[in-house]
Amino acid sequence: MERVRKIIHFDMDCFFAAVEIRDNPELRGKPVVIGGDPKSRGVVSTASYEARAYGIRSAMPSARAFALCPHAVFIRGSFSKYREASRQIREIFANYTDLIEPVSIDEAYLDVTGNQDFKYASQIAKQIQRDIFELTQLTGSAGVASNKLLAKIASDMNKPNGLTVVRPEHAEAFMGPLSLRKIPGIGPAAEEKLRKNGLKLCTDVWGYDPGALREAFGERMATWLQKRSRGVDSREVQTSRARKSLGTERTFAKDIYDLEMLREVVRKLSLEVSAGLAKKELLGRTITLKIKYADFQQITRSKSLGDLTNSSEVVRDTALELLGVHPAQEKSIRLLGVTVSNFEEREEKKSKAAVFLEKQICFEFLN
Ligand code: TTP
Ligand code: MG
Repeated sequence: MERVRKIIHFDMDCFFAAVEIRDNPELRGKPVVIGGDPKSRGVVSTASYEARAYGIRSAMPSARAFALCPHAVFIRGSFSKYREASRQIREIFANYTDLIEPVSIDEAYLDVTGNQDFKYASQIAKQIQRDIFELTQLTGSAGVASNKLLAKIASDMNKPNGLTVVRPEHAEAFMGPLSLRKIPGIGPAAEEKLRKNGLKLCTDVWGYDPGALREAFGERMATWLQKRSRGVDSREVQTSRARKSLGTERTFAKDIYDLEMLREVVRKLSLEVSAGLAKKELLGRTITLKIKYADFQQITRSKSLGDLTNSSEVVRDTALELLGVHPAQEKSIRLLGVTVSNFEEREEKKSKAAVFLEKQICFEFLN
């Protein structure tokens, strides 16, 4: 029997705002908004819970936040402080496991299956919360479950300073009543399409005719929905050291011959991969295109670049170049995949990733 894994998803509570409030206690209890100047075209990075009560949310224009709550305290924020707190929490995670997958500046998955010091993963999560508070005076919330999907959803259920455990035998009961939108990967567009097909909650997928689901969403998405809606997720926690490549692929409902359609798929896949690289703070050198023909013959074409990249344009243009002018050799194609590999070394990574993240956040502030 496969060993049940113990996964913790940890996410800090209103992270940037919490750091600012910690360093300026006068802000405690007030609506605090971190982000761009409300008089500029800036956007909100995050907001304290008091500000969220007014409807203020991440990525909203700061001017709109100001209109919702003119007496909120607006702070531009100081990225170096957030970076330092992020480093501190990662150091604490490392005391409990080597298998850490940082997802963003304030969030990570931990696989603690191998930790022999604690009987239950929930004890580790609690101890991490205590350690973090002691070192940084900040709080975070944890989800404990047998896979990443359940742990991620659970960590968001009892914010702030929450701990939610989903036992393996309760996975379906946990997922059933949840909105499909709670499943990471389902954004506003997918939610809308699901809703049009009468699908709102996870249980709606369970009761949906599998053939009709495939018809409406394609085989890949249908299978994915069936699994996720029941809390099934076999993705492993991937440390950036362990990870050798990052890619995505698409099997088509109908084989495709048309070059422009194939190019469109390559563009989409490239965008997904580069978004994944950015999220995981990875930079790669080699782009690979995988082609599976209608007769199941499979080939890969690769190109290595002079520079490390996570740029969506570079990944896309390289993948399109690999697709070529007439890739099908007179044959239709049933699957395309785009993968980036040959990641930077760890030391090289630290500084570049920091620069990238800083740029990303500044971009968010400035836009
Ligand atoms: P989140 O964990 O999404 O948000 P949060 O920690 O502020 O709030 P929550 O308690 O709900 O987890 O993001 C972490 C930080 O990343 C957040 O404090 C600020 C930054 N961020 C942005 O700059 N822009 C964004 O659009 C989002 C979502 C986050
Ligand atoms: Mg957070």
